[in-house]
Order: sequence, then C-alpha cells, then structure tokens
Amino acid sequence: MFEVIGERINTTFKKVKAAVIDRDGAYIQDDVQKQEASGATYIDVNAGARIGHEKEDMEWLLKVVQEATTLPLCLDSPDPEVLEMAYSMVNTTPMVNSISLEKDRFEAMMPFLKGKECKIIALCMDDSGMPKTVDDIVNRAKSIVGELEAIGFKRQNIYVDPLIQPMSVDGNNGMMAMDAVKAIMTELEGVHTTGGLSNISYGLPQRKIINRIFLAMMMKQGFDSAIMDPLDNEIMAVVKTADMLKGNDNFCMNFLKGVRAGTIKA
Ligand code: THG
Repeated sequence: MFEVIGERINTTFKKVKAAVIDRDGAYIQDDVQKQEASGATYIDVNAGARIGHEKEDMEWLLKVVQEATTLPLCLDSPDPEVLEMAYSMVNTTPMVNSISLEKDRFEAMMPFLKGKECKIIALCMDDSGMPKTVDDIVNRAKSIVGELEAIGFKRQNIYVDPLIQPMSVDGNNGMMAMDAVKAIMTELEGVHTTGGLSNISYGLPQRKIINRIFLAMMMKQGFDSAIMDPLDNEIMAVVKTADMLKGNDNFCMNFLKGVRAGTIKA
C-alpha cells in the first residue's frame, strides 16, 4: 500500500507556527483530524522553524497530536537529541525522520537506533552535500541501507529518501529522482522510497499540478510513499488511480470506492 505521510504539522507553515507560539492545541488537532480523514497513514511532525525552541515545541506538538489521532507519527528533525526525546513520547511505533551519512548525524543516530523498534527514513545525503547524479544517490542509498542492516534493521522498515530537488534549480532534477527511485527499488529489493514531494515544484507557479504529475511518474518507478499534503483531493486521487493502474488494486475496488465516495472525479 502507498503510504501518505501528511506534511502539514510543520512550523514552516505560518498558521502552524502561530498555533505553536500561542499553544493553540485545537487548531493543530483539527488539522490532524482532517489529514487522517483525507487518507494520511502517517502524520509528520516538524517543529524546526522556531530556532532555539525546537525541543519544547516538539514535545508540546507530540502531546497535542496524539490526543487527536492514533495514526503513527513521522518524527521530523535533523537533531538526534530531539528525535530521542520524540521517540520516548510516542504511543505507536513511529517513523524516525531522519538519518543521513553526514558524520555528526550518523554517529549520533546509530547507537540510538540500535535495537529500537521503528521505521527509519534514510536520506541520501553525506558531508559532500546534496547528490548531483543518479549514481551519487544510489551509492549513498546502498551505503546507508548496509549500515542500518548491520545494526539489525529489516529492509521493510527502511525508507530511502533520494532527496527530491527543485526543477527551478536544475532541469535534470526530476529525471535524476525518477531514475534513482527505479534503481533503489531494483538494486535494494525490499526497501521503501519516500521524500518531500513538493520540493520538485519549489520556485515555480502552479505547484500543485507539478506535484500531482510528478507523483504519478515517481509511482511508476516504484516510489511507494511520500511526504505530502493529504488535503489536496486531486493528489489523493492520483495516489489511488496510479496504484490501480500499477495493478495494486484488486478488481479496481479502491478506485471504484473512491469514485463512489466522490473523492475521485475527472
Ligand atoms: N524529506 C524528508 N523530510 C522532509 C522533507 C524531505 N520534511 C520536511 C519537508 N521535506 C516536507 N514537508 C514540507 C512541509 C511544508 C512545505 C513543504 C514540505 C511547504 N511549506 C510552505 C513553504 O515553504 O512555502 C510554508 C509557507 C506557508 O504556506 O505558510 O510547502 O524532503 N525526509
């Protein structure tokens, strides 16, 4: 099944940031419930935007979010200390977002992850920066998956993030991500792939149409999860329709259910 990681509880959104500053739990809980009702299977929680307050904001958000849903959470921080605190607070096995090959982050995360029960997002990032070629991405994926397997992680619990970069920055970024996903899903059979879908459209107008079509193209390559906005009905229709076209929907039952519910329409 395609996993929809709802991206909306993130303090880069002005309204979320304001709600966090005001400790307005009702706003956060309403948003979480809307994401769940729209088909999110994980709720991403990111408190990174208020510099110096990330830990306390994350702690408050996790308490408030878990009062509103039993969905598993995607704990989103570059800071291993914040992730450890967040891990200790969750009621359901989470997705930890993320680990990378950057030395400081890798060395802090590995001892913490050893023996833990969780899913993990592995970024194809190292100290030399963002990947520049498909080979960069795939080599980093192999290296980080190997390291995680060595401490006991099963491939089914590893979500490789190829790092989707904007088309407005380089016209090759779309094909680079698509080719990388295909190679990762073939050469590291059993892992999942995920990533911040809307990165692709950053800096361009009409972002939603770009995100929707890119998702369909990525799903063709085996992309089986995304950090995205589940309140965009059209992109949720893309998820169900692409899954159906890939043959993952017995007798097109889910597609037909969506049509009858009115959520898939042309
Ligand atoms: N990979 C992984 N995790 C990630 C990302 C990724 N987590 C964060 C991000 N990328 C995915 N989540 C978001 C959240 C918000 C937005 C985009 C991706 C977003 N924010 C508005 C903006 O920046 O324009 C905020 C402005 C507003 O509307 O208030 O679009 O790639 N593993």
